[in-house]
Amino acid sequence: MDQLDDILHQDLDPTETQEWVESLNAVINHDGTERAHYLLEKMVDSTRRAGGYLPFNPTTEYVNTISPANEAKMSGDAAMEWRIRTLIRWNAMAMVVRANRKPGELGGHIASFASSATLYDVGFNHFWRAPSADHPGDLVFHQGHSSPGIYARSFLEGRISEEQLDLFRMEVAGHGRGLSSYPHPWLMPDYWQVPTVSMGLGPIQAIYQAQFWKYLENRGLMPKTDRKIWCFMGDGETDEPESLGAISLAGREGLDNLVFVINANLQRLDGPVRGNGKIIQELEGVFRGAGWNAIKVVWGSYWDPLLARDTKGVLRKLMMETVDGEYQACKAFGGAYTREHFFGKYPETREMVANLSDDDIWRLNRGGHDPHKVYAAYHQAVNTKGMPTVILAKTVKGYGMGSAGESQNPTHQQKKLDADAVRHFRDRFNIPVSDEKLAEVPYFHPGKDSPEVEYMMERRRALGGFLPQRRRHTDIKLKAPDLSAFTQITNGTGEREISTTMALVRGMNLLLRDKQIGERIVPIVADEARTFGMEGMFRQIGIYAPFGQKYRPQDADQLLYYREDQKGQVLQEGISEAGGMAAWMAAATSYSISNQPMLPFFIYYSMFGFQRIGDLAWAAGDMRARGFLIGGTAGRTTLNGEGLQHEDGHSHLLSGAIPNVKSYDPTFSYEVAVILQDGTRRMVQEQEDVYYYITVMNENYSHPDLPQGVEEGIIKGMYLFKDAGKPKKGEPRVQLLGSGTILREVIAAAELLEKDFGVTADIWSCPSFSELRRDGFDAERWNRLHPEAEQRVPFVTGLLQGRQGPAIAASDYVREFADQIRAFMPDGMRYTVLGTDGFGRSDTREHLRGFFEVDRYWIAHAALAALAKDGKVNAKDVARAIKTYKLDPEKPNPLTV
Ligand SMILES: Cc1ncc(C[n+]2csc(CCOP(=O)(O)OP(=O)(O)O)c2C)c(N)n1
Ligand SMILES: [Mg+2]
Repeated sequence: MDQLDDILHQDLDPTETQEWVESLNAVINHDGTERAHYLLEKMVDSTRRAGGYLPFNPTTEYVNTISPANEAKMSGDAAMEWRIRTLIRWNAMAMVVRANRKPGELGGHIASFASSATLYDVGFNHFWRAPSADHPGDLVFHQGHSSPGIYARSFLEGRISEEQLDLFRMEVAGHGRGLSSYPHPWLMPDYWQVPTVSMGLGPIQAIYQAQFWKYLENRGLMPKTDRKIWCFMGDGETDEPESLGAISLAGREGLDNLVFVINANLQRLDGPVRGNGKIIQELEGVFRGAGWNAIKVVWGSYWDPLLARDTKGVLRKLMMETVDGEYQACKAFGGAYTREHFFGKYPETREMVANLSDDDIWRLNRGGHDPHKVYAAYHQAVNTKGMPTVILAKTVKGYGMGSAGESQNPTHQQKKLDADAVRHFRDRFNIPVSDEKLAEVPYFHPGKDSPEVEYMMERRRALGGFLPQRRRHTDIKLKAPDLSAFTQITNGTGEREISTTMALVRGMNLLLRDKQIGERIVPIVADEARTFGMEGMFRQIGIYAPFGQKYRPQDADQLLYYREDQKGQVLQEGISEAGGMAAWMAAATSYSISNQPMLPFFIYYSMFGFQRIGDLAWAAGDMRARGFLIGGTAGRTTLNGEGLQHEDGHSHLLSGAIPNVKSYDPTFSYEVAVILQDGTRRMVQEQEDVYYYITVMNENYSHPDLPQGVEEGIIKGMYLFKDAGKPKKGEPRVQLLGSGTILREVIAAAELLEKDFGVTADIWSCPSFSELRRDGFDAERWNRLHPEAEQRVPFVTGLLQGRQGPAIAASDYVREFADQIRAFMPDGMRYTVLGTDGFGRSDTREHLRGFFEVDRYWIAHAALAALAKDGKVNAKDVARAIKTYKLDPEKPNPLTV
């Protein structure tokens, strides 16, 4: 028996099978497919109950999910849309090729957009609404490296000039008119809304955007509408954990405002995505399993007659058996190859195409290139209720590039087409560019009044305006509360001991009570609300639950019970820092995307922040997010018991690298208050595109009152906490600096120094070494460029100038943190920095601070050592400190153990 017989004879009783199929068809015709589905489920259920082992099969045949008879018909002029698409294709190609003929290796991609042009066009022409008076607008996440195609469309619409197309990837020389390589709101703030090119970040952001839109609706902050989020991604991109990692959330919460479009061109950068399998089938299973509506758009209309004739299912079987690597080869090698290697496998399929020429076989299109199939899929997607939709569209990478790249493994990076390839492209898409001009690869614009442009404009008018477009400011004006609203935390705590985490949560509670801003606060946790003492919010403002609380919580009789509510304000994202961050980004950009200013607080273990989800944090900077990230239980020695994986000593280095993040490591409750108030004012009231990172600790101690006049210093990063006054003659003096809880060790060190060595100290609290550094470099740069002007004095230099003695800084972070200000020490002031370099470990705070050499004894010792170097005390004094404070000189460097 050959292989075909094998398949066809698996059926033990074909007549019986036929009867069942006919009955089912009768049900479909009479009562519809849903009824048929119900009956099938019942039968499967009965068989299982009878003991049958029926493995779950989440995939369907390798054909389109929507049968031709069920396809919604596309309105509009398909021929015209094809013309427009060819012009977009041409201009997208031209901008990349022209860019790469210039010196400078500017790069760019042709093949990806070539594969997805139809997927975008159908959306732009028929589905995606811009924000307007009538509609809040859809949101599209574009595949990052398809940007040339989006620019090419805007060029035809007259939004981008020819000069700008020639400034693709020339954002410096372009002086604000250059076009970003990829979608970057930071660089094109009126155009791109969401950064996507770091693979995986688009999909996870899209899911949490969709959740956040429902949140805004359920909380009554926005009306319920049919607005949608469309997220495009590559099939290769789905390998990123972020791409698929949150899809079950979308299924669980029934996010029917979300549509994923996966451009399955079967290739990624190096080669096939699943050469030995089928990516579309794999993804269908994964998404269906997660509760998504999966729509496969595998085959274009030219296949319909063949499939209609496939009564025995041989073609379908062949389609299923063929792996992606082989499909890719068929498109790369053409019609004759496909006849031989694909259809030739079985006599029935060979016969099917006997009457087709090789060219006809070549023209058998993939679904993602057929606007009618794509339209039908989009139509179903936007009309699907109660679940998100994924569209799995099969396409050809480098479509139209011919032998220069179509379906070829290296095509991803093909950016320099030679003359033949350009000619082929022109001919294939019938672009009216003459032979003489071809060498320049000129842009082609049919004219403002051409039927093509008029058609495009009419379509966009009907859909509310141009896309992409980004809103810079929200129309909703809000006023931040004054500092006087925070007296509860600017006042000292007296004998009571609290942590900065508690101060922060109190600050949030005060903001929650604010008439204007209160409802716009979005507390976000990744299953750590209790860790940070926020469980009071559960009852007070509720945990967001899209379908409400369907059970009586176990702790219902408690004061602070676990209250879930459809109108809940806390976003509880479960154990997913990436999810919490993506939710925060959605809330933090809501001012732009939904014209709704929100002030999110994402509170997490600081160790699981910037280092774990740093790429999202970077994207948040790009997209001009506004909100507070709170690194809880921060500090290498302050989070005492948890050990190496938990104790953070470097998140500030990471946050400090993001240009528009303001990072703070406060010690006292009033510092937290001042930072909170100022951040709220800047982000919500002034609408500045910055976001805040504040580390808070879990160590309890008493907090003093807000001293007079220190607000500016707190915000700029440093103020005098204790002035030792003018030193007496011969009195050794040091400048002690510190941040976070280690400032308290610094304060204690000052006492030791005075008591044991007669050394006095000015004490500086430094809530932001990172801000001090930025200010310092800014002044230094300005001075270099303005040599004849009065020279600026960096803030930190100004504070320390005229003070005596060496400066010693200590923090709960690695040395680089406090070392950031070394360049701005006044001339002649020695600077010693202590920090917590090395792996954390579990022990008491006291032991850890001894181990990392940041406790009061080590600080006092470092101060004496610095004074000795300055000739202000003797080496003997230093040795005495070592002895008195029982420091072990042979102790290994904590970095190494
Ligand atoms: C996180 C990350 N890793 C790697 C890359 C580099 N990169 C850009 S495109 C690409 C291949 C994309 O393949 P696919 O997702 O299938 O998209 P296609 O171009 O085929 O549509 C890679 C590896 C990136 N942009 N982001
Ligand atoms: Mg791909």
